[in-house]
Amino acid sequence: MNLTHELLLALKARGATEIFGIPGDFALPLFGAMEKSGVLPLHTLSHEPGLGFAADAAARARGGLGVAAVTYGAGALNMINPMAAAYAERVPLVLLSGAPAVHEADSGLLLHHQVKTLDSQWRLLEEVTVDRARLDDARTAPALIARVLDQALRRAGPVYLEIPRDMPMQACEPVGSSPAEVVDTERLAACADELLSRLRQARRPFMLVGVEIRRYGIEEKVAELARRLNIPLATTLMGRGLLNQTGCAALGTYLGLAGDHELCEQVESSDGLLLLGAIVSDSNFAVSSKRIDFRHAIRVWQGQVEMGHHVYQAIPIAELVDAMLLRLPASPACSAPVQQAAPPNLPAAQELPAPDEAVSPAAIASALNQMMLAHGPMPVACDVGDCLFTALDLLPTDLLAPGYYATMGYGVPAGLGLQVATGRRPLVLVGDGAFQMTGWELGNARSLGCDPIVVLFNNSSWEMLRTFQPESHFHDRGEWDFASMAAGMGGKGYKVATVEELVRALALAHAERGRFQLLDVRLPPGAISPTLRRFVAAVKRLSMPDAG
Ligand code: TPP
Repeated sequence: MNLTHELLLALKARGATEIFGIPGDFALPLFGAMEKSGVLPLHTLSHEPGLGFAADAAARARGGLGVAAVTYGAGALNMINPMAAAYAERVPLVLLSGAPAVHEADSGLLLHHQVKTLDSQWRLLEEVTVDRARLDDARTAPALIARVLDQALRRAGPVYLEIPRDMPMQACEPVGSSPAEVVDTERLAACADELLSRLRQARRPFMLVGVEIRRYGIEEKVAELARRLNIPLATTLMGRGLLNQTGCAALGTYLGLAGDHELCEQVESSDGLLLLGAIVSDSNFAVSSKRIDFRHAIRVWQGQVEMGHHVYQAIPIAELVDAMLLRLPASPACSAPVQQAAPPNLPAAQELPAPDEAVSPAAIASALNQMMLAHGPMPVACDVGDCLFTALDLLPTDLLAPGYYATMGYGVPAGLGLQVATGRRPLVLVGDGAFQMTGWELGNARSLGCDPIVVLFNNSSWEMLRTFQPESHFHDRGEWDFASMAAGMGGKGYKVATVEELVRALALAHAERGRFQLLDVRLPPGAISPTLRRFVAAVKRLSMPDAG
């Protein structure tokens, strides 16, 4: 078999179910070989950032690897931002890039797409990948492929494989697995014992979970752990939607001052705060009402555990959770699901404003909640902007969003990637500014077999930025008629200005399958969600405590 075929089999063995790609001449042999092999379907999109976000969402939504394939230089460098997002938010995204053949470097000519040197691309990608390899020798390729792909899963991060254009059809041996990493069982046992004893000693233990528990596929086990420990649990902003399918309802999402006050108090006053797989970032913790003293918290993150002044290195989170479960046998006394009650900070799902009122972000959340209550939850792919704060007011449902790295342009391609990888119809939430970046990928929905419902928060403005700095005028984006563009891209558009129009358009959009549905929701100037208002006020108060 050839190198491409073996590579695709290795990707498939690690959970990949498709490849998103845009070819170029350096990648044509790779794409030709991928198409011929038929191991994984190849889906083309329009712009590389869209590819990256679609492949990222595929990995986040179904587990296993997400895969994007591009050409050298112009293609691969367009992928830097999605790769950076995947690095920051711990997504096992594989980038396959074509490249010049080894002998082409000897021509004495600069090659097209070359930046500074032929390995500029390699060096740029080094910064945003957890491992990488150049497959320029078919004899060493199987071991390199195994190492790099396994690292993507073990370290939950993006990786890069560079494939010179004379390599894709070369004969190649099958790809095995890289040697398993050996966990020091004594260290693991000591760590699990110390962690449990700290939790037992705490008077107000609390568990805050983050994205790693999804990346490592341990949500069920963490739900069981919470039940056996019998301690309250919430998600971080980034972890919104976690544990949804486990029957273990979290108490909500910790948003500091921007969120539920009772939950904020519980988290911040805990003397045994277990941060399980949570990114300790400003989006998760910057708006705390009082500064959390992380020295007294227990942080399980990126393969290490920090407790007070102890640091246990090389402790994989999945093994740690297993070790804790082993020490906490289920007993009738503590096996009752402690988190069964309705979470206290659920939004008021049914409160819709009067039908003739102008739409607001809060009304969008209510209308979407009503729709999901009536027809069942839909997975949400969300962009950055007020749509993300509005998503926090939705009833518990799966949420994909770049909540920490906060890149715009994620929502629409992520919705496509989510539906391709899982078959589930998504709800996409996006602002007009972000839609202007990658919304055009919707034109590919039909060929991908996707029919997302897209709710476009059209305020003719970069409104979130305006909220931070209202005195500036550069936030204006002008009025774009997105609803009427939908038909030209193979979808159905709705122009929505009142609550009544919103409810009607959502009902029609939900009822129609087979093409994308775009609700162009016209928001009046200054109409922002209550959560964004609180978030901005809290950030301003904390960053400028002396200001007015
Ligand atoms: N460019 C990228 C790729 N990502 C970013 N986060 C930004 C710029 C900075 N930024 C953050 S929010 C925002 C900008 C430009 C405005 C978002 O506008 P829109 O999508 O219309 O949503 P709204 O704020 O109006 O809700």
